[in-house]
Amino acid sequence: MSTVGGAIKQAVTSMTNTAKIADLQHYTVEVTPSTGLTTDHGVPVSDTDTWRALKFVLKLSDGETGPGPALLEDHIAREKIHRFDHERIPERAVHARGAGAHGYFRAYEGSIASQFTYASVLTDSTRTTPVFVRFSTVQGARGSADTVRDVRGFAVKMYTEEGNWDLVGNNIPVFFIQDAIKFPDFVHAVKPEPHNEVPTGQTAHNNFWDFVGLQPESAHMVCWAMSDRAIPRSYRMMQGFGVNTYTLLNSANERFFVKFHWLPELGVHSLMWDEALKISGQDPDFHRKDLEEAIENGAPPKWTLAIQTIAEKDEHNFEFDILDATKIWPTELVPLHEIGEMVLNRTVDEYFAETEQSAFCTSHVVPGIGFSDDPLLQGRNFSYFDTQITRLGGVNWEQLPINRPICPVMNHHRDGQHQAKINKCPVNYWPNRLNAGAPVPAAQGGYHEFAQKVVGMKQRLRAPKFQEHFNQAQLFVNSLSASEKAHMIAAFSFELSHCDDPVVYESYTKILNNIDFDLATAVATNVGGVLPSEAARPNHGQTAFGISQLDFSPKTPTIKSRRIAILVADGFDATGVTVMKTVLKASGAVPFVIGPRRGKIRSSSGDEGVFADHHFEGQRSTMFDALYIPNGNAECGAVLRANGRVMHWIAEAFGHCKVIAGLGEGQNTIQHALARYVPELSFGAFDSDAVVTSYGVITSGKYSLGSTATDVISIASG
Ligand code: HDD
Repeated sequence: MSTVGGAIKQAVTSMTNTAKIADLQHYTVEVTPSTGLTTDHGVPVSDTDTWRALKFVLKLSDGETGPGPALLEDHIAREKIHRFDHERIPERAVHARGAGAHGYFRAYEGSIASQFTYASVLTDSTRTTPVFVRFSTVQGARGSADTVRDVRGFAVKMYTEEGNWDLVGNNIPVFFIQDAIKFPDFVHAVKPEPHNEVPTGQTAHNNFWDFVGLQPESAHMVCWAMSDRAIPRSYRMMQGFGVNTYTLLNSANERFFVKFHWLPELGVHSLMWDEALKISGQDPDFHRKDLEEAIENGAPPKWTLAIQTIAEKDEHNFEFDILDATKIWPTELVPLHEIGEMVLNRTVDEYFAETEQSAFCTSHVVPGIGFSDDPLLQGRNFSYFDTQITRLGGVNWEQLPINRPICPVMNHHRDGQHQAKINKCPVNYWPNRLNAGAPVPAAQGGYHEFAQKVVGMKQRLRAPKFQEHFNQAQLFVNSLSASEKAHMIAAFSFELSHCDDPVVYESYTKILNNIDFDLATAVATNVGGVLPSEAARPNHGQTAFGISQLDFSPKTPTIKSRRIAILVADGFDATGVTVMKTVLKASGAVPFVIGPRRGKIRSSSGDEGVFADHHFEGQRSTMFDALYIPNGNAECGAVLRANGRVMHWIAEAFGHCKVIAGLGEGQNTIQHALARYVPELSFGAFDSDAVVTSYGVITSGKYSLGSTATDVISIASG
């Protein structure tokens, strides 16, 4: 992916010097051509290419010589190999594949947040809180593809003045299980099967569907995971959810239950399944590169932080349990309040040191934010801390540069592997005669736990409302648009077709009939499941706002950061391309010229033409959001129409509901490619305000698209 210009990058970089970036500079080594090579202990190295060997001449034949035996004494060679041997660390048990970026969070001035919490990070609009965010897939290994069908992780670390706050969420608001004790079973079932380590980056296998079929509490989440949400167009176009129920504490010592939401400025958009499959092979790093490209091209992604809150006294006023992570709080019942904004505006300098070594813990909260008795959250609070010890090699992982807070850290925890701090103090315990490292009273900012009244029996028991699993799964299906439902049927059918054990796919089609009769019938028909004769339970007919991703179009339609392919051949119209590129760049889009070869392509007027960024075989339509074919002379049109890859490009873009625009010969080429699909293709006017697509006219930032589109793009031209 490309960078528009060094100038933009510099400007962006100068805006990104948060307190955390300044802190990271202490650990950043600028490697320049004049930096000489040294060993780990700092001794200059004169030869890094040849292992020291016994120097003697071997007479092979006719005076040929060869090297002597290598010597173990070569400490420089040994050090180099030894360091290499230990480069890998265990990947994350889940969410192994990810991409990270730096940025900041700012609370909105005068937001409602201070009614619910005294957490300054959420209420003080004069603060800029540095953040590091890591997005991820869940199932696949570290080297798996980005665009697989999967839940996406959305982990946010806020380096606040009161310590780090980690909001470790997903792009889906609910979870597969209610109780953390089921997490190992769930992960074993979803991960590659134990006997053959298959499949990678997929849930399309017997064990996953076997487990969720026997664990009906997962039904709601499975619906989300089989929806378009699980194939996002970009990390930048996903919602984020804290998922679990946390609590907020205000300065009057009143406690509120809270759910956190991140709302993307660009709206929520997905790939189509066919695109996702193809991109997995064509560019497995698609999302990682997309994040980097947007930030470096001056289109930093933004999210609004919104909260839903419920007062303590209202905890039991809902038909679902508000501590059950398999349930949403419909916004019709609990409104969303927007309280701040997060911007990601800086890529990492080194992937391993920052993204890979970043470690998030749900138990990292700051004063004013706390936990609830959500049984999933309670287990998570143990697990994240624990897992880092294996992954990052000891208890001092919070001292790693990416993890350390920007505020002072002082306590009497000592030693352990990789201790990097030197505590200059003769006492390491409390109380001590020096009053060193004294606890901070709550009134002076010490973390304050809410005094929660609890009466009950200690038991292994699921609360009564935790027993109901299908109401919200039904709510989810009812709330989707027709095209989203069609995609969901296709997703279930794809996945269950990959299960070859009839017990598995028959059981799951029975589960589906508890959710929706039509869904169950369609999927059972496709996969040879159990065809229902009637719905297993009546449909309550309810819908909710915010489930269909079509509810999250961008507030201001924008083409910013969208990738536009311009297909040309020798003899193209240079003015048409220059104007379109200028218009697109001015709107923040990223145009790419694609031609028969990378390099100079001659224009019809014989001027110096244009430089093609890629050749037709080098990229595919799937990697772009829209397509433009400019005018050109007859030779140009003939070359494009005779090229099978170009014809496929247009037809494929059309099939994926992409915006397609053309002028003159370009329209002829589009018509030629689409003749068998749309015999009567008509083009509207094309002027400075409007770009004509195969589906309609896009004017001044408005768009219209085909009925199956899930991914929309607006072209604001002129
Ligand atoms: Fe988890 C990683 C999100 C339930 C145990 N989880 C991890 C990451 C995300 C989530 C985004 C990646 C963090 C990163 O980028 O480093 N997990 C969730 C959500 C859950 C959830 C939204 C449900 C609300 N997780 C969950 C449970 C457990 C875990 C119930 C265990 C009881 N999760 C882990 C873990 C990981 C992890 C094994 C692997 C790497 C890590 O923690 O740091 O401990």
